[in-house]
This record gives sequence, structure tokens and C-alpha cells, in this order.
Amino acid sequence: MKNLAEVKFLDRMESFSIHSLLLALFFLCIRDLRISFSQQGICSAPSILDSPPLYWKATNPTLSPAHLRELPGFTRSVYGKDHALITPESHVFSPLPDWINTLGAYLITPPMGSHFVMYLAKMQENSKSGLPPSDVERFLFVLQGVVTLSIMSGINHELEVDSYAYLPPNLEHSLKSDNFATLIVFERRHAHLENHMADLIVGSTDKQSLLETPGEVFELRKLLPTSLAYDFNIHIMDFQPGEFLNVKEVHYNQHGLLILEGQGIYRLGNSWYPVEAGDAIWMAPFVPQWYGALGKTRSRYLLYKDVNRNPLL
Ligand code: UGY
Ligand code: MN
Repeated sequence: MKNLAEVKFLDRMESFSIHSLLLALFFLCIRDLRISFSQQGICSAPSILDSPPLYWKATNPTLSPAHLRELPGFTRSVYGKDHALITPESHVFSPLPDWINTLGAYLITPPMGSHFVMYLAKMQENSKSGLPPSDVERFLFVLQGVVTLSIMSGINHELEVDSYAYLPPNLEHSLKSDNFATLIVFERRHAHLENHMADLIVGSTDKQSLLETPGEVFELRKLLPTSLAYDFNIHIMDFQPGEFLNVKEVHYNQHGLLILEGQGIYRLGNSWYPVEAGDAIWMAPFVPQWYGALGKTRSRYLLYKDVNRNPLL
């Protein structure tokens, strides 16, 4: 027979050992978690349980873009005599002249040698576009959000992501957004051809049919009609990982390019650049150009190309 004091003591010991067992299990789990986080590289960010050991970066150097981006002063952007690569970490936004509540980052402008501008427009709440200068045509493509395009005739178009509009020169219009929306915009002084009038075009990429690309493997859609009235076109080009341009192009046309999806290598002149979605490229006439799609997903880019005009004009 145990007396009362003995029973109480045994009870306490039992609950004490259960607590200790639970505590030991908890610490074991944490240790295992740490090991699996650090050894299997489940997450590349520092573990929430621990800060990385001293000198960890010196013994685990990496060239992954995410780490390079953290380097002070590092950018992949390049500006050369016949091409430029402008990557998102070097975008500088300021209020767009004549627009309301809209920030713009010009990525390509004539001082680089281009005859067109290409810019990102970030429309905020209750924003409204301004008009381009007279005789200037405008093309816009929605990257984020929804904008309402109003033509002065009273017609409205809701433009969602992947939709676009071409506004012929001197056509009064406005773009409005109640919420945040991002556009990529191209403008150019229209090279008018006698008896050929460019019309308003509104559309979306998915409604455009695939075109023949003799000798090439990429998929091509053109967002504007190919008729003579239009002095440029916008191409949407899709590459599966591993596909590349067969032609190592060198041509008189200029390009403004925005990568919409994927990753790859862009050759511009004698330089080879790792590129990815969000990167913008300026290509002057005759710059050697080539693209190889890498990464794990489809590459898609949007490309301005001047067409249909005699280079002597
Ligand atoms: O049509 C073109 O010039 C296009 N293939 N160029 C390019 O993708 N760099
Ligand atoms: Mn080209």
C-alpha cells in the first residue's frame, strides 16, 4: 500500500516525464526542420528559424539573378550605340506629361536613335490619359488591370490584360482607369501615304490567328493589319523552351521589344544577354539579333517593327 504522499509524488513524476518527452520531441522536430531546410535547399530565403551562419555567403556564392539583384549598384541594364537592354530594377517613373494620376517610364526615345517612343504608363486610381502630339499615332497594350478607351464619337471599349488599341494620328480619345493599371505604349510621328488611311483598331492577342513563319519555329501573331496604311506593326512571338530564331537577323527595321513571359538569351551585336519577363530592348537598324528561349516555360515577347515604308522617304 502506498501512502498519499507517495501517490502524489509518483503522479507528479509521471506528468513531469510526459512533459519532458513532449519537449524533447518538439526540439527534435525543430532540429530536423532546420536540417531539411538548410541541406535540401527547400527555401533559398534564410530560414525563419535561424539566421544564416556567419560568412555563409562567402562559402555559398551563387550567380542566381535574385542574389545579384541584391548587390549594391548591380543592374543588367546596358546602353550601347546600337542597342539597349533596360531591366526592371533601373526603371525610373515620373508623372507623364498631360496625363492625370499616371506615372511613366520612357524606355526608348529618339535621342537613342529611334523614330518612336516606348514607355510604361502606370495608371493610378481615377487616372486619365493625355493626347499624343499632333500627327503622332499611338499603340497601347494592357499589361495589368482594366482601362476604358473612349473615342470622341461616344464609343467606349473596355480593355483588359492582353487587349490593345491603335489610335491613328489626331484621333481624339481618352483612356481612363478607376484602379491601378499598367500599359506599354508606342508612339510615332505617322509616315502618311497618299490615299491610305489608318483606322482605329481594338483587339486582343488571343483573337489573332497564327501566321506562317517560313523557316522559323516560333509562333507569330500580328496585332495590326499588314496593309500599307500602317507604318509599323506589333508582333507577338512565342517560343517553347529550347526554341530559337533560325535567322541571325540583320535588317533595316528598328525594334522595341518587351518580354512578356519566360527567360532566354538575347544576342545583340556581339553581346549575349540573359533576359526574362519585364526586360525591354531597343534594337537600332542593322544590329545583329538572335533569341534562344531557355527556362522552363514559354517565352513570349511583344515587338515593335517599322514596315511598309521606303527607307529613302
Ligand atoms: O520580324 C522580326 O524582325 C523579328 N523576328 N525580330 C526579332 O525577333 N528580333
Ligand atoms: Mn528582327
